[in-house]
Amino acid sequence: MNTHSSQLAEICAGLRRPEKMISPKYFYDERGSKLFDAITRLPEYYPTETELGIMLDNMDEIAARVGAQASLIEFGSGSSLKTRALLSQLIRLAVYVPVDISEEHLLESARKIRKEFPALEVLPVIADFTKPFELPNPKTMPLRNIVYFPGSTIGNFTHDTSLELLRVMYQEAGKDGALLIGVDLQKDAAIIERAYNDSAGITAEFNLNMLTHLNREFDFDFDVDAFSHSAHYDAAAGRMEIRLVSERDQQFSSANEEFQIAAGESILTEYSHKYTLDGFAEMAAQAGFDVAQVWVDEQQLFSVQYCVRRD
Ligand code: SAH
Ligand code: AVI
Repeated sequence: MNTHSSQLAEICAGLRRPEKMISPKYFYDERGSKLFDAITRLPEYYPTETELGIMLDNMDEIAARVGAQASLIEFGSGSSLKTRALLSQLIRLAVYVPVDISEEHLLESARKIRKEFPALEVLPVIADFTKPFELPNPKTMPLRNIVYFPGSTIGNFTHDTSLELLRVMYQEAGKDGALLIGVDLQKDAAIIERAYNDSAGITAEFNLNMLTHLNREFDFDFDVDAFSHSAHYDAAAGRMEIRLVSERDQQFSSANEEFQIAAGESILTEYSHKYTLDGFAEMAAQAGFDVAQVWVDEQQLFSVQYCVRRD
């Protein structure tokens, strides 16, 4: 089965569930990646600015942890915004491997990084990182692998999938490797909810763009105007829950399958989990990582964590 038909099968399986769902990876076509970049610049969306601040405030310690001649493998690199700050401080980085599903956006970001860092080998990998993928061979032999996973994208996965992903990262890091990860923290629900319900409506556009993406790439016929954005924080579960709510009874279809959705019924498009420091350390431990160092901002909104393999 090719990727396109297996992706369609995956999407239809999600739409057949008692609560309809579509994986958040389908947010990211070219427009979705641009809308995400616009989200990172919103005054309400604290994670990007806070994480970048933590990186800049602690760059000497972070660079020392990464060490010389490492290979930096970034999962879900997007525009590699925070990575630029890191790349400029690392000592003789062997290679930078940004991995992302959003093809045009990844290649454009890699082109910009090559221009800014002409001496650095940049080897982009277009892949769904939840499935097995091959890492390229760099010209310079790295002394160790650092898996970089910023942005708290780990929060977009369920507990079980996060664990699977951390285990893949454990393998990719290799024996002396490490994981440098951005992890959003639990806090006042109002701050979190505001970040996903911005006054400019960009997050709503980002959410609805998933349907436009599915219409174009997978021949769905969603009436995008008949859905609306919904984002609520479930404090007990420690997560944002983002949905598209149907404004009327309607049907939609792709290929030879038809789906019904009632007025008020929703499609779950994303979880965004927020962690406690202990909660994340426990999950990392289950995947074989020890959290060796944690950097947080003054208000403890967000954390950057350096995790080492326990072996
Ligand atoms: N790391 C950046 C971007 C985060 S947005 C930052 O911190 O700002 C999440 C990124 O992960 C997007 O670029 C998206 O295309 C990518 N992504 C999401 N799910 C993915 C998957 N399953 N495989 C590969 N890339 C994925
Ligand atoms: C990529 N990811 C960590 C973002 C988040 O905050 O969960 C995606 C996002 N969804 C809505 N706004 C931003």
